[in-house]
Amino acid sequence: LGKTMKEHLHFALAFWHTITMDGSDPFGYATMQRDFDDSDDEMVRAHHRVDAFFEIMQKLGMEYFCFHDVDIAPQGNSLTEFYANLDEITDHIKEKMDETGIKLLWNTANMFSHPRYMNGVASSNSAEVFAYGAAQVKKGLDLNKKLNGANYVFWGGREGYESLLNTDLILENDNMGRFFHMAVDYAKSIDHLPQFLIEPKPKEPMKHQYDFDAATAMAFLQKYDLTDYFKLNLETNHAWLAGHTFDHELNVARSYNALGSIDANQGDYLLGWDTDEFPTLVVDITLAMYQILKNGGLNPGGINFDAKVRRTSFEMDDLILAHIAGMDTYARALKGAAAMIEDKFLEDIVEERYASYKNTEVGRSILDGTATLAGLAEHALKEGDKIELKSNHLEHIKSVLNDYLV
Ligand code: GLO
Ligand code: NI
Ligand code: NI
Ligand code: NI
Repeated sequence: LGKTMKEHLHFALAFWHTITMDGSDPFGYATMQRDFDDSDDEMVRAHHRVDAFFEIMQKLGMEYFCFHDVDIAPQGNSLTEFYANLDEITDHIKEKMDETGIKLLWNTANMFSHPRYMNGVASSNSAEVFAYGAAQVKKGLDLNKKLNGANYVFWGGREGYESLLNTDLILENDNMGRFFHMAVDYAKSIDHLPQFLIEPKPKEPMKHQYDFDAATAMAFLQKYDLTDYFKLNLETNHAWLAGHTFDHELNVARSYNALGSIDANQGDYLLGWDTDEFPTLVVDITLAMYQILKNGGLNPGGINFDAKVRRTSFEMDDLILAHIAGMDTYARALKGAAAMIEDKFLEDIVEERYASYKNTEVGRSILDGTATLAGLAEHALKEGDKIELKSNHLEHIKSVLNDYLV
C-alpha cells in the first residue's frame, strides 16, 4: 500500500463538535454542562477549553485537530477585538501543540452563523460583507501559518441562493472565484501555502448551494482556474444529501486528482439532512477506504470527525466513546479495504467487465483513440447483429463483498 496501515488513519478532532457543542438544537436548549466551562470570564473560559480539547485528544491518541475561528476565541465587540482574542488563544494553542506534538490538520473561518452572512460571503449581495469575510480569511491564513497548518478549508456555508428571481448567479460565482484567488495570493504573499480545500454540500442551509457535490465543485474550480491550489474535503453525510454514496464522491474527486481530505460522519438512512452521526456503518466506510487506498491515501489530508453525539448523550464519556467507535470503524474499514486490494477483489471484477475493450481489436481502437465513427459503423454493419451480452453477476459480487467486512 506504500504506507503503513497507521499512516492511513490520521484522525482529527473537531473543536466545534466536542468543546463548543452544548447539545442545543433548533427545538431545545443546551443539555451539556462541561466542567471546563468553569469561569464567567470569556477569555479564561476560552483558555480552559483549549486545555480540555488537548486533553481529549491525548486520551484518544488523536494526532490532528481542526477548528473554526469562532470556536476557539470570543468575537468581542469588534473585528479588532476578535483579532486580538484569536492571537491570544492561538498562542496558547501553539504551546499545547509544542507540548503534545499534536498538529493542525486544518482551520477555517465561520462565515455562516453571524447575521451579516445571511446571504453568503463571496456570493453575498454586499461588498461590505465580502470585505468582512476577506478579513476573516486573511486572519485564518495568518493563524494557519502560525500553527503550521497542512490544509485550509472552505465549506460554502451560505454561498448559494433561495430564489433566482433576485439573484445574479453569474456575478455571485465570479465573485467566489475572485475571493478564492485572493486567498491563494495572500497565502503566497506570507510564504505559507496550505493545501486549500472546498467542502461541497447540497441543500443546507441555502436551498441552492453552489458547491452542490464533488462534480459541481470541480467544474467551478476548473472554470476559475483554481485546480492548482484547491482539492476537495468530502463528507459522508453531504454525499448522501446529494443523492450519492460516499465512495462515489471520493471516486469523482480522485478522477480529478482532487481527493484532499475527509469529514468522517454518516447520516441517517431515513432522514434528509446533515445529522452528523458518528461513522459506524462498516460497509460504507470500507468502500470509502477502498477509494482512499486507491488514491494512495490522503496527503496532506486526514480523517476529521465532523460528527456529534445526540443531545441525549450529554455525558463526557459518550463523546469519548463515540470517537472510539468512529476510529474503530475506520480501522476495520481500512483492514477490509486493504484485503480487497490485496486480493484484487474489485479489480478483477472490473477488469473482466470491460474485457471486450482490451481483448478485441475494435475495443482497443476505441481506447487508443484511433477509432472513427465511420470505421465503427463499418464494423457494426458486419458484426453488430451478433452481439453477445454478459450478465453483471451483481448479487454474487455483493455477497462476496460481505466476506471483506471486518
Ligand atoms: C456543515 C459542514 C461544516 C464544515 C465546517 C468546516 O455541514 O460539514 O461542519 O465541515 O464548517 O468547513
Ligand atoms: Ni410541525
Ligand atoms: Ni463538514
Ligand atoms: Ni456537514
